Amino acid sequence: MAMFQPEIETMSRDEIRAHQLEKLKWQVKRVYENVPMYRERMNEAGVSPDDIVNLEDLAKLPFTTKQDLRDYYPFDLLAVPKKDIVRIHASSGTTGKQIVSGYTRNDLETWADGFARQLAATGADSKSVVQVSYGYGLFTGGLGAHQGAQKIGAMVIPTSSGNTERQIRFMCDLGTTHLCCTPSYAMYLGETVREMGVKNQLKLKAGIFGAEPWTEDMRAQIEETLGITAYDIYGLTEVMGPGVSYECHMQQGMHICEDMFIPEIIDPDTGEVLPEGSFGELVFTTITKEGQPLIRYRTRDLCTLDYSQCECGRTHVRMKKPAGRTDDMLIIRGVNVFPSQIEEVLLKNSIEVSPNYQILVDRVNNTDTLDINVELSPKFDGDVEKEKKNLEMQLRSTLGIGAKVHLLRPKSIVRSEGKAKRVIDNRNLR
Ligand code: DLL
Repeated sequence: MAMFQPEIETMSRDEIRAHQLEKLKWQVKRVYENVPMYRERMNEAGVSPDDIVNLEDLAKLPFTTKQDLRDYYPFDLLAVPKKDIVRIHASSGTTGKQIVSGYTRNDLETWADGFARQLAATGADSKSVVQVSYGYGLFTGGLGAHQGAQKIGAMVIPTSSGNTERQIRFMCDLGTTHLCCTPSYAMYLGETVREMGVKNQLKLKAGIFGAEPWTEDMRAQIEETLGITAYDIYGLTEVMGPGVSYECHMQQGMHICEDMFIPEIIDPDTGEVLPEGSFGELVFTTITKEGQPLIRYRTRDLCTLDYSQCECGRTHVRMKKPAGRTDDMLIIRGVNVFPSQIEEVLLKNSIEVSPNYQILVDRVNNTDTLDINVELSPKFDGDVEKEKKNLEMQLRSTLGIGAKVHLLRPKSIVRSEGKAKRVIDNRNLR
């Protein structure tokens, strides 16, 4: 299988560790010298750049959080003069104050390498036609995919998201081989391809989907409706953008670009580093980023790391699909509920219901309520009342609490062109 930077993607563990230690020392020294927040925090913790002697010393350094990015907004975490920043992106977060991420010219090159590695892993090369249907703009999806596709010399079609029928006409007319968008938009595109009856005109081979959680059942549906192999890509604005980690054709977790980032898994409650293979919060230290480096950044994404050898030949550690975020967990009547658990139940019943759903949480008479709106599949011809009872029973046994299911007509829930908004929690409004 092709790789974009085989000499980096297949480094031995010893080589990776040696590279990481060298870059970590470099990075800690420069943030200590150039970023007041890091200097103060390290002084408080009683650690100096000289205390970083081996990789395990990373655990001596204080964490960085999203709140820090808000507090030091917009430029107080830069480790370079502002004139060296050539691009700004912002996270799509809807709550709280904005956060931004500043990139130097080298940072953009490094980022393009990350996405290019993903493209090469899907078999893309200079003959490929890459349609970028992630949103362009402050969101990192559009430009991130764009730069990566340019780096491998592919033909890029920068459609951005939206205008779904035109997207599909372009795919047919221009012979798109690789599609980049969110998995929820890929589902919508697949649904529209079916309605337009043009699947046999598509030249698509692979899709690169990320920016939101998606399940294996969703993958199967996308692969079927678009006739492609669907790859999972992960990233976050603060750390870089898409391409922090990416899937190979084994589809067994996403290889983290370990030459750029050191990942750790910590206990989200105590901050303690957990032993290899544990499930916990993913933390990144950016060891090559120049503009706005992050030391031990808490992503709030929950997953495990797998250091075993991947059959694809890549040696970089794989992260399992994030199973949710510490902050998207809902506490409903005292029980922890992850939206992904609900989605899994719905997708297991994909003959009866479609994967279009919304989770509504509210508080009535001091009691939390959980309602789930889900569309019936166009093919459904059974007893609606019976199906509703059936889903409610499955949800109760998965979640440990009851939920009310509302079965709606096909196409009655609005489709997503970017990140899907699945959860509406109205409890804080009252
Ligand atoms: O979503 C960057 C991106 C763009 C990734 C395009 C992949 C493709 P943010 O908007 O800052 O950046 O959101 C980052 O999205 O912390 C995860 O919670 C979630 N996320 C990103 N990729 C995945 C994925 C972009 N493959 C936040 N699976 C992250 C599950 C993901 N969640």
